[in-house]
Amino acid sequence: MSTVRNPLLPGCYPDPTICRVGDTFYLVTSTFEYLPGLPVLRSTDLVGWEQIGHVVDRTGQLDYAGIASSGGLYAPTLRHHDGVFYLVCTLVDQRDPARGGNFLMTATDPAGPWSDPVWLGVAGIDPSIFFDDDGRAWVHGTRLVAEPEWYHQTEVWLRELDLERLELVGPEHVLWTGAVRGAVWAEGPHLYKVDGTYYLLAAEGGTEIHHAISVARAEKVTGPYEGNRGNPVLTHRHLGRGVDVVGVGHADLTQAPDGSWWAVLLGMRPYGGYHYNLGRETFLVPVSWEDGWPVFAPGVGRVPPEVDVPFADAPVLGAAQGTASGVVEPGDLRWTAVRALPSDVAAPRGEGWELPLRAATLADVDVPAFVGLRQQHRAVDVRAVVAAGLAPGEEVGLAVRQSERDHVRLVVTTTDDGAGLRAVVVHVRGGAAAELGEVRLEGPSDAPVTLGVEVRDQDYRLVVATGAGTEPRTVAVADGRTLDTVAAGGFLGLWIGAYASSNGRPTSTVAHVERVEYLPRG
Ligand code: 6LW
Repeated sequence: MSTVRNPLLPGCYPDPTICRVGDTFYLVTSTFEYLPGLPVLRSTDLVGWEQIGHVVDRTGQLDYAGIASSGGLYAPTLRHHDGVFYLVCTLVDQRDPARGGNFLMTATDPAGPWSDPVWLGVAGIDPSIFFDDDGRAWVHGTRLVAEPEWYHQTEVWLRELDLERLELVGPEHVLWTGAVRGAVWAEGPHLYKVDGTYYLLAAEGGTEIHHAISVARAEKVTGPYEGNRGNPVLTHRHLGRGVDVVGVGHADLTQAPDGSWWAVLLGMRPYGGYHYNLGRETFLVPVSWEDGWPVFAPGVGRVPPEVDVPFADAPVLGAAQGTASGVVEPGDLRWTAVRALPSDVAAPRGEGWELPLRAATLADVDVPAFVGLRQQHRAVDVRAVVAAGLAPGEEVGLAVRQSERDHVRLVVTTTDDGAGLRAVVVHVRGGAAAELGEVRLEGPSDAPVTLGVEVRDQDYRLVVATGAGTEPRTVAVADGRTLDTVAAGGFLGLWIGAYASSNGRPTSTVAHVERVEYLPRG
């Protein structure tokens, strides 16, 4: 037996979907405007997880141009049928809803390559796919009700998928509007068949404090669906804001080879007040069946901090799976960029990156020169050694990113007289920039500078050091409570990464990010 310490995947890994093929589980989560998109993780025991690739990893596979932060790739669903992996998902452009939409991709190897998208031509979000044992396939998803009885009332629709043509066919069925009248966003639907009965799992209440998991069942896939009278079957909404995990919802089920059932779902861990800077994370919960209904976390009724996995034989507690530690080399699958692939904005160089400056800034809905990692720990030091022959107005450094409108950057830039360098911290909050601190740097203007973000809960201390063995100096301490989605809106946790910009000017400057270290503390 082994024990998983929740969360299974710390940091921004929301809307998890899971499927099993033989002895192997595969898991995919949402990535919004970050690329590569939709990480694929693999496990043989639900305890140890290894990332094997991404679903969206080619330039041109999807068009992210103009997609603002917290748009992009929403909740995916991963399934396997007859030797083929199927992934359905939505590309959301909040500023132009006519663009993007629901699509399907296929692969024979979940590590990739995945196909180009097949657009399904249906509105809404959170598509899912169900393969019945009679060989038929059904796509379902969530959309707003045309004539709602309450605010943000949604419905789960269902249509058959022609597996030869990969087209939706036949009549549409509306299956459910959720368990609770008045609850917003019955979403993230997934259909299963267990012992001859169809089960529809859905989240509802919105992906914040009121999130919940509900279930309905039917004798036919098209319904009618009868809600469980005990709905919601899992929520933390009644526990208030002062608990370890809030916002539990958006679950997907899997059955292990030994017959046991499990759910992966999202939740948030607030700290330093009601703020969850790590975003919506993936948790594991055991499931049993009673009277023909699933019971989540039987005997406990909430997401347990630790989960025993009887069939696993990993010798140690499976803590903090999939986290980076130490120097994160360019080949690491955890590197992501914004609206473009890391290889579109940077080139590997030794342990680090060559990062050509771009005119775009982090505040633009554009492709900035930014390569970053999820913040996966409450306490972490992220350090980078950077060097560049900067022209006036140009900058290179580290950024803590929530969105275009909310981020903090610690950058090296030239002094006003152009003769020297200074390190400056700029906080962009709700779209308005303010300088939090400045330190003048000695030495030649192209000498390597060590920059650091030292995160201790909600304190983001931004430090700089020049020359070997010199003590880092604090440039400013930013308040993390301004950066999470409670403060800034959206769906994301924080990213920390290397950033360079010419701030709108034409440039040929190339910054060297000699290495980036991600060092969890305590
Ligand atoms: C996703 C929806 C949700 O599409 O948040 O928690 C949205 N659930 O199901 C973005 O992740």
